[in-house]
Amino acid sequence: MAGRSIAFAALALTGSLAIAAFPPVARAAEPPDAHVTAAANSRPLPSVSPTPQSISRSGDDVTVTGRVLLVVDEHTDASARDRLVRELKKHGVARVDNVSPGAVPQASQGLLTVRLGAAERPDIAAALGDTAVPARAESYALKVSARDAQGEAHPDIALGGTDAAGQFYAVQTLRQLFQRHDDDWTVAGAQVSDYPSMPLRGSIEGFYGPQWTAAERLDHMDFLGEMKSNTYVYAPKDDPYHRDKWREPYPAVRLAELRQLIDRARAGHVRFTFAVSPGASICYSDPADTEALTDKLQAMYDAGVRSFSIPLDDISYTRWNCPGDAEKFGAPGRGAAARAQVGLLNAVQHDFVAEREGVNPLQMVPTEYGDLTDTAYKQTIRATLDPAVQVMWTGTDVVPPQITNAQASKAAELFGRKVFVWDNYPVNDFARTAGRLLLAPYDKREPGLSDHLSGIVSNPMNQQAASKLAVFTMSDFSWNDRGYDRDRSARQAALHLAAGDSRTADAVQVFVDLNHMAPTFGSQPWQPQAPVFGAAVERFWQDHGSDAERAIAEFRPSVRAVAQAPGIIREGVPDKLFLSDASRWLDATQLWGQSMEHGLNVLAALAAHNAAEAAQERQSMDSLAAAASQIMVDPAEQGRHGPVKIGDPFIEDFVARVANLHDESMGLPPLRELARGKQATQISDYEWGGAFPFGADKSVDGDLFDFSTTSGREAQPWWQVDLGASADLEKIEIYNRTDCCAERTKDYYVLVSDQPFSGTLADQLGKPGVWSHHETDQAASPTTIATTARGRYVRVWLAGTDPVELNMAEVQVYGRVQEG
Ligand code: LTM
Repeated sequence: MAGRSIAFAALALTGSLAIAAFPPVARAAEPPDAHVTAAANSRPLPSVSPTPQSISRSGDDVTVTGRVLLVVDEHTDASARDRLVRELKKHGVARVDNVSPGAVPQASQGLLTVRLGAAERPDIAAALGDTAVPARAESYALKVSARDAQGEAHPDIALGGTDAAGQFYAVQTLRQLFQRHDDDWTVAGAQVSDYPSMPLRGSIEGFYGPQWTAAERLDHMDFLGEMKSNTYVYAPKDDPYHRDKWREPYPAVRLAELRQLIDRARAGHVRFTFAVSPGASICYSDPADTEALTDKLQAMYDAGVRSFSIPLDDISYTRWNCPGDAEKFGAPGRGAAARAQVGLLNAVQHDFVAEREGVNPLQMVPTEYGDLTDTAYKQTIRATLDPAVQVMWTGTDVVPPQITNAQASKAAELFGRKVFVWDNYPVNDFARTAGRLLLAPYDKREPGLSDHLSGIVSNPMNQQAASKLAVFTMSDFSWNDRGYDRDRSARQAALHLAAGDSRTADAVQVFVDLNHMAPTFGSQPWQPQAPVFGAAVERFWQDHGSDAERAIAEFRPSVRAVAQAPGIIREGVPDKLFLSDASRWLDATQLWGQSMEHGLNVLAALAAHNAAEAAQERQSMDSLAAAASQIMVDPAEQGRHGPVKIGDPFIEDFVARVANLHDESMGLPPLRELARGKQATQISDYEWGGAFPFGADKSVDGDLFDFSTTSGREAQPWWQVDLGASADLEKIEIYNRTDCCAERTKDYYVLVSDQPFSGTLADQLGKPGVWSHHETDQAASPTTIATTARGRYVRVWLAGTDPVELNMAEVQVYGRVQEG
């Protein structure tokens, strides 16, 4: 039967039907083909990502011959063809002969024939046979046949797309079907019918902080193409020409860079979407500003851009930028803001987008992008914004803990159209992500979202290459949300990074687990930290009490895997950009892993009553842990200061617990953090909207993301904690606030006393019974101050003689108190 277009309507109707019709690859074993052996047919097919809608065995694998006939015509997509040739050459083909469909030589028998082009091209349709071609945009069908209709050996691969992107995606699937057998390459005998569940898939470079470099962006375009993702939105908050200087044209050098990027995106069937964000200064009522905006878009149109976005996020709608707006739209407010924005957006859609050949519908980000409340703003958008304009939405709470079908359908109702999700994952520009890489696979997005959304794009990290692990899995979900399997996708992402090497992929997965936590804006993360390693640590401590030796032996391989993962990754991952992005986290992982190995040695020595060995191992554990905790984020790579975080709190807690057991063995009371929850006071409180939300207690509540602040009206302000009883102190750690980078505690004294403080700072310095230490700066957070003081009151006192605020995220005081 000839290949034909089949409406996939029935298959797309319901999730259960689609899943029943398209079993997962690993379990899929189609009935044996009449001409092939049972053994060949029962071999599982390689995993393909994104997960195809339908993949099954067509028959025997096909051996790649040294010479291949490539059947192409004028409708064959050039990028797809170039990529195909590259893949063939990478997999054992020395010579590729291009022939047109009508000119395939009779003598081609025995040579592998590969057909690439439109699915309805007669030779492709015939070769596809009964492999369905989904009647949807960007879809394709692929069939690998070892034999012809007469059962004669004639290896043939047909790749047919419903459009150019479909052809390109067929090649992306084919490249994952190559397998090595001894010295030969084969292509797995598969047939695939595939299409994207969501029309828009990819990334939005929409974060604050250091932008990606030109090289990183080019790398990302190639990556999105490989992931069958068709969208990259260029919207970096820190590009001045995107936001603050939106009226100004890009300087020639930047424009040249963008042109290169636009071309690279096109080659990968990625729509480079140019975003310009005028909301912070635009005068909606001024025609000159509308003209400035369209001029900016026109320059990018001339450079080859065919997709545009106007983000209006993170701006105020309680004030206008010019008096003319108040006259035209009335007093500032939600409804008035929406009326002004709709006027601008509709004008751009009608007068710019619709007037130009081949331009995709305008995209916008509403000012209310992260909630599901009906307001005058949303009412105006849904009633008056041109239905062609695509509206983005982040999910609830901006960094959503989950996105359900019910939420997505509500968002569609509120905005009067299916929304396009700007998913703030794995972005790491907000306070709770300080020090983190976010590497966990995509999760907690409900299957079936493709019924309610026009698409999903990831807002990635400041680190492009490290973002690819998460974006890989997000692309998998947006291609086939109902077929998405988190664990399978995570493995595939690791293998992709490891260029197929499974030992390296194992090490990548260890590293991912230690960087698994995904924070929200609130205190509850939406993805847990170290689900695998954390559970192993907990199991270890449970077992350690009853049988230390066995517990150590069982836990040691997990710890060794942590210590060794960085070396294996550095050796096995070919992506240099990833190695550079992850470098500090890899260093920290190695040091923490080694510290834990010595920690296990401490415990083993204690179990064997070998005090000398325990002391030596303890020293190694402590010095490696100290080195690990001093590895800081590079502010040029990620906007926030602070130590890099790895497997927290499991690793530090393990080291601290081993240290306490060792101290105990020497008769020392355990080292404890003594300030948490104790009575804290400060010279004055900062007022905020009639309240005092930055009280002294915020620095002893264990939350690094709130902080205490004094009023700012005094010179030499102070903060103090009463530990409740005198203790032998060993160290005091002072954490900066993380919501902004400039506010750090500088030029201050830390004082410890057994008696309450009285008088001025000068009165305390040198006073008997008062221990003091002077810090001039605080580049690191925390600043760790070693002390041997004994005392009950700890005070931080600014030395500056001008009125100034004192604000700190947390003060931790460590000391030893005899228990019981
Ligand atoms: O999410 C949106 C629409 N805007 C900003 C992003 O630019 C930023 O990267 C994320 C995460 O901090 N939050 C936002 O609100």
